[in-house]
Amino acid sequence: MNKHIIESFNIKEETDKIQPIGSGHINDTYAITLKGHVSPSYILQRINHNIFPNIEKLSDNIYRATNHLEENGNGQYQVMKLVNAIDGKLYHQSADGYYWRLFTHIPNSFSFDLAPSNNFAAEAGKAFGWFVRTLSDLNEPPLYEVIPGFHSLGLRITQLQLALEENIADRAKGCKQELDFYLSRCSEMLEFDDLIGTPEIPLRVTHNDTKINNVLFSSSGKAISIIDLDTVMPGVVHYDFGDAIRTIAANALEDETRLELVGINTELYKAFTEGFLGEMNSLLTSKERYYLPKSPRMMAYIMGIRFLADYLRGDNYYKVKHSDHNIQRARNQMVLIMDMEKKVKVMNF
Ligand code: ADP
Ligand code: GN1
Ligand code: MG
Repeated sequence: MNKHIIESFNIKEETDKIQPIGSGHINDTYAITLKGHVSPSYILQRINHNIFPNIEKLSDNIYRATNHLEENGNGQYQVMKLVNAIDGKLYHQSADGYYWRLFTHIPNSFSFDLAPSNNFAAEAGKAFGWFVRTLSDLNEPPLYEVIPGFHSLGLRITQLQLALEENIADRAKGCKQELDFYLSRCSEMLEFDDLIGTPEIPLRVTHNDTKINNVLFSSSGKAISIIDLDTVMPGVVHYDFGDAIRTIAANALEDETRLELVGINTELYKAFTEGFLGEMNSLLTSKERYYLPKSPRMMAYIMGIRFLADYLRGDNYYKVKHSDHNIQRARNQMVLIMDMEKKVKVMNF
């Protein structure tokens, strides 16, 4: 990565430092500090265009969503902006074919991979609730479906079955228990898939990647911004609530291998729920509300089968640090699901 990439964007000052930042599994992210400044002014990202093939439409989604949040969000949270490239586009394609984009940096912000306290969970709940509520009246046309069927359980199960049949990395024999676990739960999980898009479980605009590290906090623990908008597109509120619980109410990281540490913290769960419902409650149908407490299990299940399918395919989707990383993530989500199965009553509301 060199400074020429940054010179392709509409910024006047000279770059001083380019530092890798974040723990995402898809894109490469850098904090950019300008000469004469002590803290970063921009965030540069190399977009994984194998996963996001239509960069034009992806960028248009982010542009529309951020404008709407800025104009209609009552200033409750800061909204990062895409910086135009010199040619006016919202991204720059470098000579080697990669796509890059530049965001304004939210100053004095911090991100976490686990919630440090109930207060952080409540703040994250409120911020993601604000996000879905504010985008609920985004103008037509609907946002572009960046990754078709992204959270479709039916599709994810089919992909797992295909990966198992093809067994291209010859790993199927090593994950029999994991396959049994996930495949034995598929019909129960699929019950909800059929309701998606009906009047009682309507499509809204959702974030679709509501991990805690996609919320920025101030030094005093206030949520100040929602970031990582690649997957903002039509979805149901359960995607955002459920996916958030996986990391925001979790006792351990998504790839923790000491499985005795993995589980749901019901206090963090309650705190997140209170924050989220405080923003969203008046908008929810009774059926949406009924299915919300079930959604964390469904989202952990979806993530688990995606990790397992990627393991079977030989790790061609998520970044991995070693060859067992994906199967470890899949096992971790299994333990999380089992813990939530035990805590169904406490999680209901
Ligand atoms: P990834 O898709 O790899 O998760 P993110 O967009 O979430 O990438 O960015 C990775 C990390 O970079 C975030 O967790 C956060 O720490 C930091 N970051 C991203 N965007 C901003 C921003 N606009 N302002 C401040 N920090 C940011
Ligand atoms: C990916 O790269 P990151 O961490 O923002 C993935 C999410 C998964 C997540 C699992 C486009 O997000 O769906 O939940 O990893 N994003 C995409 O940690 O597949
Ligand atoms: Mg992220």
